[in-house]
Amino acid sequence: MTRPFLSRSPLRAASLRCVALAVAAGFFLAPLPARSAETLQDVMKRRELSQEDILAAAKTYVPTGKRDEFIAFSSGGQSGQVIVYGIPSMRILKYIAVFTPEPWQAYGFDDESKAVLAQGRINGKDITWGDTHHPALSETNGDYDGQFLFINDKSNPRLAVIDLKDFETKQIVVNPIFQSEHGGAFVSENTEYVIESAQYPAPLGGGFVPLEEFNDKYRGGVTYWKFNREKGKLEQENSFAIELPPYSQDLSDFGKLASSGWSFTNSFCTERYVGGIERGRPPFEAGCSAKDTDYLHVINWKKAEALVKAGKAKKINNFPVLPMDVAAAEGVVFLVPEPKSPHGVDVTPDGKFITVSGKLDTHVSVYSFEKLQQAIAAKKFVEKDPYGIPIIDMKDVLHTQVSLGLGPLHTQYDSRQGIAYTSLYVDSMVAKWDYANGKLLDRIPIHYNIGHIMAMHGDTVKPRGKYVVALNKLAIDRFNPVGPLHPQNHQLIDISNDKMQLIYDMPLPLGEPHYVVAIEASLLKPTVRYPVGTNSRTDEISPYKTKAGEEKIVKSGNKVEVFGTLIRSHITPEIIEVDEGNDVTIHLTNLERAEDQTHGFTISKYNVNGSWEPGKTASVSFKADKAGVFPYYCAEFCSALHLEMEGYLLVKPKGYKPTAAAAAKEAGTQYTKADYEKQVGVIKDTQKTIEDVVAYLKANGYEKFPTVKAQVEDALEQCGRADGPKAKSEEFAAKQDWTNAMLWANQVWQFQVKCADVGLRAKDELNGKLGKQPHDQ
Ligand code: CUK
Ligand code: CUA
Repeated sequence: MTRPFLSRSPLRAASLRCVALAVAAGFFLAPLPARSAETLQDVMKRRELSQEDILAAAKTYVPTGKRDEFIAFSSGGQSGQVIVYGIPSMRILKYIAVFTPEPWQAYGFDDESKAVLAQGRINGKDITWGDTHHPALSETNGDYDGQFLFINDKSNPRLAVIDLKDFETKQIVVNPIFQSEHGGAFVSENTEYVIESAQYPAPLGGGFVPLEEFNDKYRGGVTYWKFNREKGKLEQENSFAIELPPYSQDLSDFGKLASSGWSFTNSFCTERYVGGIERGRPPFEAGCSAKDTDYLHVINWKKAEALVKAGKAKKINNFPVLPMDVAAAEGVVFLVPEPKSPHGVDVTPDGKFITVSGKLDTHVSVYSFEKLQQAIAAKKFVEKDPYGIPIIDMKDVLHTQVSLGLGPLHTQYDSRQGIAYTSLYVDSMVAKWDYANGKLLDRIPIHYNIGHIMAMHGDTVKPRGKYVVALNKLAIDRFNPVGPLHPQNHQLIDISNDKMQLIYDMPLPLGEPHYVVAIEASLLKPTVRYPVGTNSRTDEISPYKTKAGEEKIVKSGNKVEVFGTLIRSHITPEIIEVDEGNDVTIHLTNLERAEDQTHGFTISKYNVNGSWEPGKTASVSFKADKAGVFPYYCAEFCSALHLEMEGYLLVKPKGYKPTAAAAAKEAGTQYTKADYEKQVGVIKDTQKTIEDVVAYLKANGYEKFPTVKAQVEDALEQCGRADGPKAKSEEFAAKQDWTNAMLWANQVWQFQVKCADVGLRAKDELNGKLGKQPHDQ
């Protein structure tokens, strides 16, 4: 009979015992210290705060325990992640791993998430980063619905899908025809399609073509990725692209309401200039900004979709691409001049206007969708571009142009009709203006060189107003210095009054976020646990799901497969013995039902690491190529006995034979009858304190509060787990095997401690709900 593996020092066990008992008995529940006697004036003076500072603080401060009104999803720039934060507090809540391995979420560490990253491989190469630019929330009837988030990778033309049920990345798709991209992700009103437009022209589908053939063989384009909402997946087989001239197609936006069925994509370098400083040619930047205007591409995507369905597309890399000449002849694509080197293209909430900013022009141009339709219907075109695409005269379709300042980039909309906010990169300002009547209303300096700007639901049919966030390219002197690489800076601006007020600076240390979207927090309904055994990357029940008592180690040939479980505070199995050279896969299931009870699993020196949220099943695989003794443990401080959530991987060297003498030895301390009886006494005392807590909970009607009730159920479940060890302990005591009797008795007490721990947490929460102090008796 093997002994349970426990080797804690009696001293440490004794002190732990004291702490847990003291907590259980309420010894640490001293009353809170008296409130500070300082007044607001005192604090203002001491911290040198102005009246305006105090006002700003009051506008952003979210009191302890309270939550934010909006949740922002920011591109993490070069980190290949998404940053989630609350508005107005600007507190960071999560990093979502998307294109880049991330250890805490085990992204790129467990087999399930490795499979997601593998979808993003290009030409057989792992791409372990992403230049994330534009997050986009799924929409229903033109407003965010809180279900999905999309984000693009500019460098390696890819899109990712994040499910907001659990904030995990579920899918990565690689653009089958582009070599780079920028104008993604933008979604249609009901998330039928997600746009990804090419950036730098290249031969569609890849392959080498000399630059001399740029005009004829290099192409741009826009891809419309079909989204299947039920499956939560982008479907390549139902997606298509439109071939476009070798202009650098840039940002895009879908039409909505009045402009439903259309999309808009701007472009730069319509000069089709090819640089080459080393070949003695003037650089790209000179040749790409030589003309006064570039082209806004006006696209009837509904018609394009119908033509593709009717078989008018050609296949490139087996992907349907609507040829440029077909698109031009069938009235799918039109061009309208726009001030040179434009940046953002943003459709107004009613869908009636399209605003375009020219980086090198002080104006924002407002195009009328109605006028566009009239010109198209009347076939009023000034000429065709070199590829036969009709060009509409800018004068015919312009609603107004407003001079806002230097370097206008991106525009977002207010809840108030006709009000827009535009970022001014060169001026380092935000402009508030009236796009209907063409008037500048207010400007506010920001710090420094703003790129994107974002208002609450500011690109939907129903903007919510209240705040805009400025995404600044440079922080310079805004924060404590941290070396030559500075953090990025998101500045929060209050827009609820006529005058804008800057109220918060938020450093972001992860990469250069290009864009951010914010949704009303109440529209998000993420889950707190998975159905037991879920592969969170596919949302299916994993074939490796393991229930309590069904843990096993299966060896077959050179393969070792472990089916294990995690629960406070043990990993089952606790000893894994393999032979040097074995291929090992460890499938673990977190059996917890309690909120926030995540467990980790890591094997020292084997680069094995994972994270298991309640209910999740995930697997780690490695080759046991080094013989030795390798501790494994839970890397998440999950409970009082977290450090004891441990085990051993024993990798036996080739040809190892155990000796009979070694096999007969017993590890660890041996215990006496007195030790056993002392432990039984501790169990009795602890039981008493548990009963007191339970009585308190019952007397105060805990069942009326679902979250408290869930905690109490979890606590009682922990207590219930003591039954098995108790029976074993008594069996061994009857046989006078005091070591085993004492160890099983101690296990009974471990479950009591967990029970008391959760019970006290439930009591604190209950007191909070009843308006008492957390530790009130
Ligand atoms: S782009 Cu970066 S500031 Cu990629 Cu949307 Cu304008
Ligand atoms: Cu589980 Cu620490």
